[in-house]
Amino acid sequence: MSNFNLENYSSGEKRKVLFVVPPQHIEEYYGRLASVGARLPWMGMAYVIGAVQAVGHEVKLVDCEVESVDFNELKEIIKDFSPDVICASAVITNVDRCLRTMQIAKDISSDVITVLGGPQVTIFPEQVIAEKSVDIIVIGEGEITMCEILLHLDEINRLEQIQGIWFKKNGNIVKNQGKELIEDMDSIPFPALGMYNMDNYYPAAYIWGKKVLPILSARGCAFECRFCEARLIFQRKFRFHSADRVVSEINNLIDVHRADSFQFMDDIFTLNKNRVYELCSKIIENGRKFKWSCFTRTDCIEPELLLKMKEAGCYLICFGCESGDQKLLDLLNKKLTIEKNCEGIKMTKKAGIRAFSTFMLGLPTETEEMTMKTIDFAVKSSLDYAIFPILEPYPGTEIYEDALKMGYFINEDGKKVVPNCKDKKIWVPDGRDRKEIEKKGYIAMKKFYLRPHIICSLAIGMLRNLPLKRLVRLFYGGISYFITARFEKVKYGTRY
Ligand code: B12
Ligand code: SF4
Repeated sequence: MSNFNLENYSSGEKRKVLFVVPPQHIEEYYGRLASVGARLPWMGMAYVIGAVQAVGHEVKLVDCEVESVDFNELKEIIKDFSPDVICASAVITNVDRCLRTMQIAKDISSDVITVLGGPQVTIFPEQVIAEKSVDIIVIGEGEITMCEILLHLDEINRLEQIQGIWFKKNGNIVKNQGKELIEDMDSIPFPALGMYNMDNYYPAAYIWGKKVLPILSARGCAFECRFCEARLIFQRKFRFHSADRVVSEINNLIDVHRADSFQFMDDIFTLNKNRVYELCSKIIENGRKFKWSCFTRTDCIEPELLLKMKEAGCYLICFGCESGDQKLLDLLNKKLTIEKNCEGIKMTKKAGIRAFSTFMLGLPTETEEMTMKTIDFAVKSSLDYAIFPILEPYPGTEIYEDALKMGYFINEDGKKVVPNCKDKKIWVPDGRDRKEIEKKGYIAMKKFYLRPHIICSLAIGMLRNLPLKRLVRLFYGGISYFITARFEKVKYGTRY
């Protein structure tokens, strides 16, 4: 494993680097729940920008998604800035738009170097590098690799020595060796959240705070759930920052952005319990008051740890209970039991922390009865929040292979199609009807949220902890969800 060493990449010509989040509308991935979903700064790109800036390059970032910039306006921005290098972070839902952005940049100047990184590139390097508009792809962690690319940009032969990239040389694709993960996580510069206009971003409905910022204290997950790609990006190694580094990042975000709440985006925050005890102690000693939430599993917590987390400001834990049927949990390779999920939720509530869980509907082999079991589990549990998206099997995951065998894909007109990465399509498990599953999703939301104690608890929590602007948006969003989801014709392609 390697470390980020500033001196190694600080020499050489300083470049103009443009980072782009391509145009996309939030409804495209949240569907009818768009107004209660999150709009977060891209953390992966923030880390890469942090590293590139630390080395002294000139960076501009345009987030077309939140600044409502369309492709024509983006073209003008690219012309004005005239970058040496243009970069984007690709996930499955925006890869086409990333490629369109790269093509626009190439049309303006064939000299510009186009670099793509991100989960979709790491999982599907062959497909992405094959695109004519892409010069270089970064596979895996990008901080060191991007700095090395900028250092050796003029010497094509030196590019061959950079681990973790594939690039084009005289029309041929050169596939370099993979890169080791960064060993000393604290050597990575702070993510450049200051590059984003933080007033334009907001978390999901259940997240409290007037100014909430995302933060990462660890990378990686040791589990192998069949629907998840986390391990394909950071392998199964769990690496974490020291408690001191996390606290200094928190202090910096409070001082610079006046943050009063944090959302730890780590895949499994409590995977290493000892480090969480230490981090919580440091947060308490530090004496700054703020709230925070995190993601973890019901089998990675214990009562004393939860009490310590509560004392350090944790108000919400997000779990992935996924299903109320044991056979389906086993099929997902969750390595969890229904009892463990029940126990974990109860333990969390007992410590005075709110509990949230995601549940997936329409899993391979799931019958209508199993779907109702999941809804019953959620309703009978003491969860404060739950969401019930319909499974979207992503290529690259094991569940995608299950989906091909145990169901079929259809397009927006309801016609069966052969799955590909580009067209909009949705998956339907054998023996089920998509409309019926979507209706169950609505029933689940109604049964879960339209209960007096949940409405009261949501209202009190939100009134006390959210700024007025978000409150108003959520109020209208919530009401319109229950009205439109009930009467609107089902739209293909929405998970909610
Ligand atoms: C937080 C999160 C979100 C948040 C915030 C997303 C955001 N704006 O950042 C929310 C909830 C909004 C979200 C939404 C979605 N997400 Co999401 N999300 C995550 C999560 C849990 C953490 C992401 C993160 O911050 N990682 C930490 C950073 C440091 O890692 P990173 O982003 O991979 O970046 C590193 C490298 O990839 C690389 N890199 C990244 N970008 C670039 C760019 C350049 C130029 C270079 C050189 C390198 C580089 O360097 C970075 C630093 O080392 C991941 C799971 C995971 N563990 O990665 C899923 C994940 C990224 N999401 C995923 C998906 C599918 C989605 C959705 C499509 C889900 C949906 N249908 O609604 C949407 C799509 C959003 C969109 N804009 O299109 C998938 C992506 C799979 C794929 N093949 O693309 C993941 C991997 C989860 C999974 N299912 O397994 N997501
Ligand atoms: S535990 Fe969470 S992050 Fe880890 S593989 Fe399963 S779903 Fe992904």
